[in-house]
Amino acid sequence: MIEWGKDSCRERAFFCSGPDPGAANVILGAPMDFSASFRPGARFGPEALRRMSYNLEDYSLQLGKSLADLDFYDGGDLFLPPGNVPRSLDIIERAVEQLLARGQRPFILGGDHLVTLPCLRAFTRHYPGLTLVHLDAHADLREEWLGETLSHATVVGTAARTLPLGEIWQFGIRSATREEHQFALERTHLYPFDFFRPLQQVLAQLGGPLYITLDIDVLDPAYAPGTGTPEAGGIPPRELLAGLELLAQSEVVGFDLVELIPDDPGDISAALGAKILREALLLFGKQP
Ligand SMILES: [Mn+2]
Repeated sequence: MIEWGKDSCRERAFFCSGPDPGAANVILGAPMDFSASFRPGARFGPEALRRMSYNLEDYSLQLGKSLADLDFYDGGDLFLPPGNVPRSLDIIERAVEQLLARGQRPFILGGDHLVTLPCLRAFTRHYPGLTLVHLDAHADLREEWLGETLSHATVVGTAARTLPLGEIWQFGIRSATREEHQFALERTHLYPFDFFRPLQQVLAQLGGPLYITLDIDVLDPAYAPGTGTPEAGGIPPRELLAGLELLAQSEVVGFDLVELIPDDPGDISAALGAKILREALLLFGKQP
């Protein structure tokens, strides 16, 4: 007789996910890509991360830790009304709020980058003055994009202008308008082009608690071509993973991975994304 469970059948969940919705760490898919300015399809990101997770070991050779020892639950994807940005953002915010109120640590999967805004709305209520670490090819500091203030191109700017955020640290950025650059000089700590080396130099200044938002396009399109607005000249995966390992020395309370569009041949980007998510869970996962 088949014993149903994660050993006998593959549920539609990130692999090794435990069965308990009350777990200390919860993966939550926010499959919204209504604000994409170029290529859509990030709504299929979370599903692809789960599919490609079965290709991985639960053990991380780099970290010497196993997902089998982590208390986490994959809550699946939120139902979001297609095309309705405000309602979708509201649903995401309420879901994240609920997890935080229960003392659970959310790991949110986009979706386009706008999904980070409702996450930060909930997080800054629980952690006023929260430090934001923003890994991205793009500064995302615009005031509006084609007249829209709610866009993946405005997300960090809108968060900075409207939420009680603390310091904002931006790494790997290699695309911005003159206005965004000026805003960054006034409001954020902008470390363009690289991640690991500048992070090493400023790590001691990064006060927790800390929220990490990771746009997969911070990586070079050679490694992660499956994304909405690919930008040449990015960092390699090893640099990203080494930097995340450094960040684990601070108190990381939230993490999101956004802008993955699993439409590239061989699932190159989703395979890398799933590995990044495994390492993020192991590095930033809360102990019960
Ligand atoms: Mn980006």
